[in-house]
Amino acid sequence: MNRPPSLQQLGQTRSVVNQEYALLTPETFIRTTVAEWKNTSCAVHIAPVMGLGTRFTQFTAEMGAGAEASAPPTGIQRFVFVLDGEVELTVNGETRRLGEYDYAYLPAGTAHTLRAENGARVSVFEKKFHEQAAGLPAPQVFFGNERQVAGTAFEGDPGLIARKLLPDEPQFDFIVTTMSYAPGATLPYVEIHYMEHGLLMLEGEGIYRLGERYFPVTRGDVIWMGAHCPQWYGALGKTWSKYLLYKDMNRHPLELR
Ligand code: UGY
Ligand code: MN
Repeated sequence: MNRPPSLQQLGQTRSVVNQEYALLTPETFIRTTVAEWKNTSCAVHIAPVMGLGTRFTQFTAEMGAGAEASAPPTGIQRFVFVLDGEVELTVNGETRRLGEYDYAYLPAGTAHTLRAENGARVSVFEKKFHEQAAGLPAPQVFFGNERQVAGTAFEGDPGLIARKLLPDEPQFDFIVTTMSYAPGATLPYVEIHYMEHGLLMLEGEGIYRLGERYFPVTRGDVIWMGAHCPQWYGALGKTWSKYLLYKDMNRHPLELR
């Protein structure tokens, strides 16, 4: 039987890109190769080439069996978060296995390798490190598992749990958190701030307000929010929803590059 074409086949998508924000949905992801990532398909979601003032990159690395990655080019710090599969990270002469929701922060200039014996999917954030504030030590390698990070009730709401995946220390010029919402929970107000965000929906579904519009979002969607983009989220569905969130932090607004 002839099926009617899908909306996607008819040129429709939930993806939107404009000056203030981007919503990027999985059917629009285009994979490419990146020199440091052998046997890996990289879907680069957010990068300075967008020409919108973005100062970081966010991509999903789909590592094939036996894939191996080396450190990014000079001066770039990396944060990796394992979505599925297992990765062996070798750094400072030590090898660690990173499984689902394990993550690692690798400061700029840290030689390391990431190996996926049986394949893995990894969410990666990278940012140049040229914003070391006077008198602060350089950030160090850091590991953790999202599920073991103690959460705090955001603005006192037990239905909205924030987990800081990196130490809350000013030598870091970005942070990565997860925000978990009970069904029906919302951000308590529309946020507007000078820091930009990269976001990956990890679990569940909801409505994201970006600028003046409201978008249904679900697991696998990626969002970029530029500086001062009005933002708000309300959780839908019957299960908790959770997103992984990058934010530049701790630096003077006139010093940002
Ligand atoms: O802290 C934050 O900036 C965070 N609440 N933003 C967000 O979830 N869009
Ligand atoms: Mn925010």
